[in-house]
Amino acid sequence: MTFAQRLDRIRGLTEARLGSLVGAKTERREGHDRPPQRLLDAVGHATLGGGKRFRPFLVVESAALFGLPEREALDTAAAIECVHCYSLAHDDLPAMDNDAVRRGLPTVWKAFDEWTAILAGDALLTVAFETLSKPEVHPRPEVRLELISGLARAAGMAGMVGGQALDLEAERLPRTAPTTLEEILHLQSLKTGALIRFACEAGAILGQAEPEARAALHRYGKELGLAFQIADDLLDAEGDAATVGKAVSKDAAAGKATLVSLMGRDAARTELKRVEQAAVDALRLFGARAATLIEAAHFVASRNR
Ligand code: GRG
Repeated sequence: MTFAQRLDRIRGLTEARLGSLVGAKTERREGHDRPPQRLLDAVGHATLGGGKRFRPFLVVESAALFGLPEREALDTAAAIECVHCYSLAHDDLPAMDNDAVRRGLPTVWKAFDEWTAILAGDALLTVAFETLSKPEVHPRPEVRLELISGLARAAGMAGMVGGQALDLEAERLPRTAPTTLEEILHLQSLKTGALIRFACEAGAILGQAEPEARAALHRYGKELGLAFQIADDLLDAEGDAATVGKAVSKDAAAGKATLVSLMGRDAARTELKRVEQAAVDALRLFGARAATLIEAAHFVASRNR
């Protein structure tokens, strides 16, 4: 199977698992157990029918390093994707990034309204933790607990929410805006990096890996998250909205300091190459077993959407 086929296979498996988790198959939910239809529709819009499912891919492939079959990693993969989809639905709101298009479709608040988009995000965040608490995720409660606390840290104030807060403060309270490379790297390692890092570590948690292997996946996830962000900044600077599936040139229009605005495009591309190689190097411990994750680093560095 080629890398693209593998990515597509896990995308399809994730999509199916998300469908059952977020209650899109409403025929199974009757009477008082059935959530309000409008909320279900908005959650479905936020979650299904789009997205690369890259974080689920990282969970499944990092778990595979420890011999876990993909079906045993899919609930964890889908839970992390629920958190990602919630973050996008909230980030697109008028009070945050105010976007109308996501994944080539109207954003949740555009397709429904603001309060429904807020509640759909809240619902997805809750579904993620409900999912990780279930015995199907892993038979050992301590493994489930580690996944729950790890995801909470990655998504929370010292992770994604914290990064989003720093980003919005920078935009709305310009005196606090990050200006140095170090400050921007810190913001992005929280906002985008924390969840990508955790997706890589989740495979090691599920696989009950030794500390050395876990640390290697942490390093890989860190470099991969940074590569993802540099590629995203380059796409914003150079990409075309139809291919990227969302508005572009937003950073420059907002006068936002990014790695690209600070370093320039050429230096950012050189840095992307360096970080891509650092991600690959972090996997040395796993030898040939890490071939797919190595390809994932190349995929991130060369993505066009
Ligand atoms: C609202 C708490 C809160 C957080 C929002 C992740 C995030 C934080 C906002 C998204 C803003 C953004 C465009 C960040 C750049 C990197 C990024 C996360 C892009 C979107 O992820 P992809 O490319 O999207 O994996 P798909 O659609 O493929 O799932």
